Amino acid sequence: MLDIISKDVYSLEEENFLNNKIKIKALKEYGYADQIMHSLKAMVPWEREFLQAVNELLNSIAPVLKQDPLYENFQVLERLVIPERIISFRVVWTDDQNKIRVNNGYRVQFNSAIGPYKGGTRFHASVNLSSLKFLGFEQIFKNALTGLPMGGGKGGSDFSVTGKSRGEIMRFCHSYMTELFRYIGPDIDVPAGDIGVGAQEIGFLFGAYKRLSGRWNCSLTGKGLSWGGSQLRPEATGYGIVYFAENVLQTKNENLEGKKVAVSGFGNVAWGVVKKATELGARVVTLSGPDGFIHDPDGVSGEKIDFMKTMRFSGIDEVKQYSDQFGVEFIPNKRPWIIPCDIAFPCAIQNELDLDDAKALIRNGCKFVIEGANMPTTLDAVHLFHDAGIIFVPGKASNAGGVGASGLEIVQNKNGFSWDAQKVDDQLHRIMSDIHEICITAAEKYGRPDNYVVGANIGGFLKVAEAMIDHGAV
Ligand code: NDP
Ligand code: 2IT
Repeated sequence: MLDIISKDVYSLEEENFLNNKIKIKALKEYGYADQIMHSLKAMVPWEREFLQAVNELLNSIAPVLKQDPLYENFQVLERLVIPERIISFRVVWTDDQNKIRVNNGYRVQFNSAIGPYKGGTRFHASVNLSSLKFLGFEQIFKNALTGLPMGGGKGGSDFSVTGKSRGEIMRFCHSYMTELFRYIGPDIDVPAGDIGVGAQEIGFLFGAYKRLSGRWNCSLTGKGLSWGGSQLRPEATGYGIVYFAENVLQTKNENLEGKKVAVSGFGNVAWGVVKKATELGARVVTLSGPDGFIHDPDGVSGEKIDFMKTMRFSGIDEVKQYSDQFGVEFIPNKRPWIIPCDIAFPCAIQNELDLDDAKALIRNGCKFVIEGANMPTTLDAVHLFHDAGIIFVPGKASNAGGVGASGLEIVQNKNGFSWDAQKVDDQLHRIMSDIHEICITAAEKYGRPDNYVVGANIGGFLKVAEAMIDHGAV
């Protein structure tokens, strides 16, 4: 009993969770959060990723709940952990052999307290309700941190774009939107991209939305530049992560110049991180895919960064292609965290950096771990980083520049203008600095300086909870 939340509550207190006396004390202190965690665990025990995300948030906000009974009196947590709505549907499409294929489609409209639902769309074989609920839940607080009026949502399908033809992807996207168009709109829910969904897929989704609804509006972000998209949206997530990293490094009187950097993934987010980190003088020495990772001691730069785009969706040996092209070492079926680095940016997928990876990074002298993906680090690895004095930044703070730029796309569309790249970049810089400030202020206020997990979770939670309380019993 009480295994999930208890373990983390105790490590939060830096006390031995096996000691029963402390256990009883902690339970008394964190009763409300613990209660919610355990009823949730009883309700959806199989949704492990979702439980992991909720657990992390509840551990961070425990001191806030303890200080103010308001949140319990208004049943904020009970409401927060259940999505306002889940849309689940069948997606039927035909492949290039004219065979009928069927996938599951979803949209989790999690929380609209501070604005219309907003969040990405993931097309990946691993997608299920647990992963989309964890992503939608994280999105609530991430979006709140951006300072823009956006609620939290996430959608997707267990359709894998890898190895599919353009025609197959188009037919799938059109079919997916045939169902979804009823439930989205600029003031309702505004999907965007995520794993497996980039500019091409947003184009197909937008085309279908426009035809089905008879409307041309901002129902999707990540659009092409000639049809309402924003400058820098493709780069924004990665650039924002690096801007956040600069803010973090500054607090330690350091900067990116000459830093050795390990990156995982090789998709949109990894690409933006590599581009900006390299521009600012860092040397990125790894990239990874499901097939393994490449080690490029000279650094991923110039044409090698452009090559990352051609590696996507090629079907097999995606990252190995890089080693074939540039003659660097390819390490199959391993993660990049065994390579010595100053900063690690996990940019691929959830739980791709576990306790053993964390040990390897610490052993090799890594000082900063800045998440690019959503929840790529397991909870025990996060605890180890904190215990070892490594600065760790959760994705909901560091990767918020992607949805932040989506928010800027909405602002531009609603006002009928389009900003140049410099203006968007200035806004992105401002958003990331503001989030950094929120994180360090909240962390310090609650006695956890340098703890960006606590800072981000408290900062995001306070804003959403205030709105939920203001709105009454809805
Ligand atoms: P992409 O589809 O562009 O890239 C994801 C990459 O990770 C792919 O290259 C994928 O390869 C690879 N990958 C999948 N599983 C693994 C694995 N186990 N180990 C290593 N690589 C793996 O997606 P994004 O770059 O957009 O998304 C990456 C992460 O960033 C996700 O967690 C996403 O939620 C998050 N994110 C994305 C934002 C955005 O704006 N796009 C914004 C904020 C966060 P393959 O295709 O072969 O599986
Ligand atoms: O995880 C994320 O923040 C995204 N995939 C981007 C969401 C968005 O609406 O731009």
